[in-house]
Amino acid sequence: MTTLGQIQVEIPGRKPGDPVMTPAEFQKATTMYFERCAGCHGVLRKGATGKALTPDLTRANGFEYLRDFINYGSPAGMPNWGTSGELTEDDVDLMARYLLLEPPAPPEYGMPEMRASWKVHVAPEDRPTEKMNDWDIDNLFSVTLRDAGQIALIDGASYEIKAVLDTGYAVHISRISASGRYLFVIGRDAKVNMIDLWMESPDTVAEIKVGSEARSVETSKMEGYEDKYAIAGAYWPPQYVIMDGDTLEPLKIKSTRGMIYDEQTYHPEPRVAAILSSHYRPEFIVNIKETGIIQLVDYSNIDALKFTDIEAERFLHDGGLDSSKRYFLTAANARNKVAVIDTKEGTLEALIETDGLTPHPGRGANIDHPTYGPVWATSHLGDDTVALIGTDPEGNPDNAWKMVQQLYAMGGGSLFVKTHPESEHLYVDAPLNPDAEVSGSVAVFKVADLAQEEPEYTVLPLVEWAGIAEGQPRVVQGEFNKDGNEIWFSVWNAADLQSAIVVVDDKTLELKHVIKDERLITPTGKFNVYNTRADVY
Ligand code: DHE
Repeated sequence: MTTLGQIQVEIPGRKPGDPVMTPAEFQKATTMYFERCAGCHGVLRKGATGKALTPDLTRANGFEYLRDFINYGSPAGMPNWGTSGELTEDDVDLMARYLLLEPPAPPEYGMPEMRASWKVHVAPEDRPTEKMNDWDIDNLFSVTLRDAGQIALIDGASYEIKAVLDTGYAVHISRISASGRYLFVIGRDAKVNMIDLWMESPDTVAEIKVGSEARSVETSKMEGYEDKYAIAGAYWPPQYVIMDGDTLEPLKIKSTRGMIYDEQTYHPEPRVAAILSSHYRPEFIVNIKETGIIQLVDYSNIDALKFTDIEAERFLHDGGLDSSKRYFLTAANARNKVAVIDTKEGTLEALIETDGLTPHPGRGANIDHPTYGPVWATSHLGDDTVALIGTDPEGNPDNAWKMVQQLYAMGGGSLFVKTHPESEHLYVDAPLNPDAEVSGSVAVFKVADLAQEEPEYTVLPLVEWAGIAEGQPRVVQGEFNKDGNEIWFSVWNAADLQSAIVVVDDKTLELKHVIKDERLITPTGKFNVYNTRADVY
């Protein structure tokens, strides 16, 4: 036996020709793989954002190829684990040998395990019946403090850190209940915290672990179902769970294992990527990455859930709604497509080619384009372009579901784009760019300039503005305040170095404020309560 993250797994039997590895080395390599590699390559190494690494493939390439690949990385997105100093020479050597072996399958995680992890710290009847603090919770930001396993709650007007709360490790996203009262966060370790923003000192009122690795959480938003259910999607085991919206009591677990939509071959690890709540129907929209299926989960009768499997494309990742909130646009990044779901009709509206590029929208950005009308924007992995897609089939039918324009930003390595209905700008980050000047800046396009064929952009040197000289901090994920007149960016540095949040005045594009505090360890995602709840982006 060895451990995978926190869990015990069987060491698979050795076969003739297997590299020699002690149980201690196998354990170390398994943990290292789980923490650094599984997110892209999959626990069973079947591949998704990263390549498949099953032994039939790794053995064909051989030890030296693997060692060099891990060491130097590749321009297509593989990090240079060795030369960046993140892994030692011995670690790289160990990982290359490990990849030649069969991957260990971690254990399942079902209702007994979930219930054992489930804790209600404050029962619903013991919670306040009205807001007990003077916080402006609509303009509060929930900020992931990635490596600290915490979130910071920061006031959008005064920039004061109102609270730092312990959560799961490396919270991936924050979501807000339809009423705006409860904040849900999910750690990479699949721990969900439910935080009551009405308490005198907002804190976790319930928690649960829904698997061993996860990325998504959401709450029911349909009229009549506000705050009724929460849902969390797991990477491992491949499943999602619907929970009570007041207590996180796990109610129904649904496995996502099944057939890949086009090949009709079985996939043992179809992970749950983005989940979104429909405003039109009592449905969760669940991206099932490896099978290419977007599952609509009708929760109107929890004891007779209804599922609609929409065949979209592989590998489904992140996405968001258009400005009317009717259409969900989501990246199918292995096939360079954006799939569009009509959340009112519950159907696939379109599949859009992104010119051979790998879309990575976050939730995307909705712009009223001077030439093409309403469009939604996404940047791409490993490329400097931003695609603008028409989203208005009624008012602008000629442009609907077409890539109407391509913008060229600072360079490859963008992860997120952002705007706001009140803003006249589109912001594009580039945190994965190897050049420190680029990864430390953000590009800003003026919406009015998009009428030009090749619009220029302004570069804001945010790391310089933050006054951080040590390390190579990366600027990541813009998020607007409620009024849409300020945008916040994380200046994300190594855990032992200073990080910051830089606030930019959206009208003047000048520095408004820098939030620095010793508690701000590795800030990444930021979620404004109002904008997240109302899907404003
Ligand atoms: Fe993310 C969103 C998965 C790496 C920060 N990321 C998402 C979503 C998924 C996902 C499925 C959409 C959730 C939803 O909307 O329900 N992310 C993954 C990965 O599998 C991947 C590629 C590799 C991994 O090992 O996790 C990955 N993500 C990262 C990072 O390295 C980032 C920059 C820092 C971190 O915390 O790990 C990161 N991901 C984010 C953020 C969002 C996100 C900030 C939400 C963006 C938004 O504005 O909605």
